[in-house]
Amino acid sequence: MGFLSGKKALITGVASERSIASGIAHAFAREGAELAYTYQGDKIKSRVEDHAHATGSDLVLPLDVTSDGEIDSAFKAIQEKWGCIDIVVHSIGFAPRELLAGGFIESVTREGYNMAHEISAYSFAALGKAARPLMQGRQASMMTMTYLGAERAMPRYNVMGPAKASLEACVRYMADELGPEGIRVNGISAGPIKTLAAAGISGFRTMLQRSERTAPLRRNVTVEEVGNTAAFLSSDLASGITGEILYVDAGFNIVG
Ligand code: 0WD
Repeated sequence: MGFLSGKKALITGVASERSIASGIAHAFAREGAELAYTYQGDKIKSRVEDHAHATGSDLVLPLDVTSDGEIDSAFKAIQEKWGCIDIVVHSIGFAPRELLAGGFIESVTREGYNMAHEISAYSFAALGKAARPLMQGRQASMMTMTYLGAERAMPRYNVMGPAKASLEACVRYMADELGPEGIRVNGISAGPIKTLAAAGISGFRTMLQRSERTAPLRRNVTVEEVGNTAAFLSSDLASGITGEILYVDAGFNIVG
């Protein structure tokens, strides 16, 4: 029996097998969680369905977090099917590609800034609002994915830096508000991993090389390692941890 047996988990942000959310889903399935997935846009629907079937799930829901209607419908479907939820994984981030090249000030626009913050940070609070009623009376947990660029000016991470800083502040405010209801809220700050989202950041290869060269473990991390940490953090093994940002970055943040 795995340490997530009996837990019902919603996983957002599977865009491909390389997605961090895919690594999380595999670890959750291995540890016995029952899974539901969301996908953004019909283009990736069948890919997410295949992934769901491979992990024993048949609950796959459309969810573009810019739509209040889709957030409502997704959680309504979960309520109908499960009646409750124990874990929500938010693994969603976006900024227009042209804002992830050149300098921050040079590339930023009002529209791009707002979009990055809405999709990458506000959406976590929105999922918290929708999940809260379904998490009552359970040892529930919410989790999001962040990056060191929230705290430090990293080359070309640009507008995603302020968006991740906002996301990390959401973790703390949500943890404080939902803690009395037994709901824990945490973030994982992952080192660079080559995924679809990462491919949008110009100079990403340099980030990978820099972390491989200087991180204490002298390598980059994998989605499996992030998945294992996410499984621990959302399980009852981590019952005393909330409002935290946990680094899974081969130690880069202490030296880089
Ligand atoms: O190095 C990395 N890859 C790191 C990623 C290091 C540290 C943190 N992260 C974060 C990202 O910022 C993001 O928050 O991890 C999270 C997941 O990112 P990922 O696994 O690297 O990227 P990807 O596989 O592309 O998944 C992100 C997904 C989107 O994928 P695409 O490539 O189709 O944009 O976020 C989803 C979408 O599936 N997404 C949305 N979902 C719902 N509504 C939306 C939206 N509006 N926009 C993007």
